[in-house]
Amino acid sequence: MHTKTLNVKGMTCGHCKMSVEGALNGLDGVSTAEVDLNSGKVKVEYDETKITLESMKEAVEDQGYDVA
Ligand code: 9UX
Repeated sequence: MHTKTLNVKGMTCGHCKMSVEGALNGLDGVSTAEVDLNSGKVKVEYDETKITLESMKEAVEDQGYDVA
């Protein structure tokens, strides 16, 4: 299991947090995703044999946020 932190722009309210966490947690290979609204950081714990960082970035972007 790997842990990485994504820097996401534009998350400001609790619904943003839910959308991003929901999108990531729904992906096969992601075990946990946690958004910190104050810092804009998203901590993801994932199985690198099942999912790439790029796929996770895309899932966040599909929700309408920019990933640095
Ligand atoms: Mo809240 Mo987030 O009204 O894009 S859902 S700011």
